[in-house]
Amino acid sequence: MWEYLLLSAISGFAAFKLALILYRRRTYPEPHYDWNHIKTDSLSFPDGFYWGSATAAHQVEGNLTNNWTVHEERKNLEKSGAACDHWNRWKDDFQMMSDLGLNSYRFSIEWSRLEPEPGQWNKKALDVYSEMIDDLIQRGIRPVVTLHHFSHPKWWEEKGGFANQDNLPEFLAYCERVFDALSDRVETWVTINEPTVFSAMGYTLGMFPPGKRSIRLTLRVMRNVMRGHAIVYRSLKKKQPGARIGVAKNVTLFDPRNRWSPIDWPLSRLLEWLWNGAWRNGIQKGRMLFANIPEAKDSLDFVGLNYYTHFLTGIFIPTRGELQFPKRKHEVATEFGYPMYAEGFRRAIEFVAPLNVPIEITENGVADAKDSLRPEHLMRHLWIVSEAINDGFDIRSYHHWSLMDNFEWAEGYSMRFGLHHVNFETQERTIRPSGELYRDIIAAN
Ligand code: GCO
Repeated sequence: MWEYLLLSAISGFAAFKLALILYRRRTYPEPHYDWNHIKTDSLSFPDGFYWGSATAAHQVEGNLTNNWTVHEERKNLEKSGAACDHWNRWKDDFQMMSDLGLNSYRFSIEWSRLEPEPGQWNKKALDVYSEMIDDLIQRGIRPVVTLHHFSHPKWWEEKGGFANQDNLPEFLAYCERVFDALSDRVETWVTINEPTVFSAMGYTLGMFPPGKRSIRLTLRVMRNVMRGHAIVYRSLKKKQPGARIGVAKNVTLFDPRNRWSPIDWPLSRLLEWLWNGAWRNGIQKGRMLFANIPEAKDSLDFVGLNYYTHFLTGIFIPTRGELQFPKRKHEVATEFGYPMYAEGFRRAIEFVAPLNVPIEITENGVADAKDSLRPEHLMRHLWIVSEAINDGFDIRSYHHWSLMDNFEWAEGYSMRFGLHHVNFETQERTIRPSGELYRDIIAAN
């Protein structure tokens, strides 16, 4: 008798799930616009909107020693080396931002500079960041400070980094120290950049440090990164209730490569849930990937959104080496390989909106050495933001990735994301036409 009950319960549940999938498939389609008929230059932005650019310490500062430099050696990747020598040239780089008319700048603090050995703090380095902040404020540029953007000290990596929950107090101590020094002038903070990218690239695909390939470890790291964010959030808010603290979440959309395939569809849903849904669940419910993380519930004052593309999911997803990016026939492939899909930006905004906090666009941009696609890319994405604001979404800022070409992680210097071209031999910066376009848009809005 009970076998029948069990069997009908299971098939009932399966039928329910299937109906849900079919329903969602109707209500969550993959829109594509006819861009020839959209006037992307009719933009409108509210007063007080923040126009910005974004960088990260390891990608621009130069001459670091951290988990990334170890990985560059070990995997024989292109070395970050002097990067943009931004540590010495930051004043000139800030002037470039003033010339663009920016009023917001997202950048990250390099933990390995501040605490090169456990418990040994480099006060001078912290002073430099402090000077940077004074300089930004003088220019009328709001500093948005990221505490962890993929890089951390070697010694912390050797202890397991985010893979070991026992290491989180050290991360917290570092964050508190930075906060104590800068929060009298910095209001807006990003705890961790792209938690899922960090976890998947480092622990599933092995392309980021520590170069591991284990699903179990990945899930553990995802949970610990959420815990790390949450304890930092709680502690900093206690110190200063008025601080605005968030995460920069990369929302990549996973669409079925073949919409009618019984495999591609559920697979894309599964990946989307792992990549995006599980994280949002953690913030909304304090529960993530079968673990209770109650301190994570409602631990955001704003959500940072990094948007680049959608990933067309099929059964053959390479999990080793270079990622291959399929695209729809009419889509343009960017230099990175993935398609330009500005329509997805709207979907990403809709995805984070239920968190019910203001949205800051913390990254959006494209690798394009010749600057042949970037102007169009910029116009389409800004149009999406402008439309979304007009439709009532509470979007406060747009930070273009990036101010200048820089070290693009596993891709090294081959991918150029800059509004400014950088000659890495002479360190000369030159504005690209898209930089001028961005400057003009900012002036007009
Ligand atoms: C990331 C980072 C940036 C990248 C940018 C371009 O997404 O990996 O936040 O550091 O450089 O997104 O790929």
